[in-house]
Amino acid sequence: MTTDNSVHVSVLGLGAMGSALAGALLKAGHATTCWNRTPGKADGLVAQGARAADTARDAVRAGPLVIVCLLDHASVHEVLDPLSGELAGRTLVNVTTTSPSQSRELAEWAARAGVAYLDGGIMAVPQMIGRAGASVLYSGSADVFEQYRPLLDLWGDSSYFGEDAGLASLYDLALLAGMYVMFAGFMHGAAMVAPAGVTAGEFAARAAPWLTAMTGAFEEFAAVIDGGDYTVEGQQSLHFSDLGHLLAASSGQGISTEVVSMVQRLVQRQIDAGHGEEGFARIIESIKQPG
Ligand code: FVH
Repeated sequence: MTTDNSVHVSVLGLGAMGSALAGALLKAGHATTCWNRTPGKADGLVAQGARAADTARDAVRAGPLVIVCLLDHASVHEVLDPLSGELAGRTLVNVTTTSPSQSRELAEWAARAGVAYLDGGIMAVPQMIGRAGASVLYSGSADVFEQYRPLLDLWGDSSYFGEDAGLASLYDLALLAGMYVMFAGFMHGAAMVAPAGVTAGEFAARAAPWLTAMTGAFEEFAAVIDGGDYTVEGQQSLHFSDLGHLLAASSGQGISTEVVSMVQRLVQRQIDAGHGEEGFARIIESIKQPG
């Protein structure tokens, strides 16, 4: 296991996130070589002690560990494909957001090239890197995760999900799905009260503690889902969860009903299938089986 700061790290991609990752490495004393397609983005990091490489090839040659944080899967291949020879025998940690199948594809590409591969999904914005609340999900080579864990922990809390390189991405995108739908729910509520003269800020002050309290239901839903019995007593039934009144109130405010309609459709499909007396967690069956 790496326990000192002697690892020489190469960082490819100095967008907002790549710069934050490189900055955390430099702050911890790691010798860091940086490269970015558009010159000039390394200047701030060079002032902190980084070396700027003129080419991605030079950056890869600088050390044993290569971190890639580019825009997307296509840009990763564009940069790495010509460098498979240089990467052979080195370790590649890719924290670019990719789909599970793209992560698996890159892991296979790396295996063919003789590169040890770890895939990462960053659950943080750049300002959070190295601070409490940041977490990074990993899958792929367990050896790489174990060897470099102290270094990876510099960015945030590190979790490892297994040798299947697509798993970190799967968790990453599943968590983002939950976030986006929650954000859409907040926007819907803010749009609903706006015609009544309520500012988004006033609504946010109410919504944040309410939604935070509601996350307590996750564990209860999970216990029902994992138990496989949606008839558990004490739950709010799907009949009671009919969102018709929310739709009517939204229409009454003159706003779109799309966000609430989406949830209502999931509820209604289970009611139509005869499960109206069962608990709200049952809507996961609507999601698992596309209508
Ligand atoms: N920023 C965030 O909040 C999120 C948090 C969760 C994870 N994401 C993912 O991290 C990847 C990088 O995100 P970013 O915020 O650094 O993105 P940008 O600031 O837009 O920088 C993009 C870098 O990618 C380079 N690049 C793009 N296309 C190419 C290419 N064909 N060849 C070489 N480099 C390329 C770009 O270079 P340049 O435009 O400066 O020349 C930037 O360095 C991303 O997957 C997020 O989903 C961040």
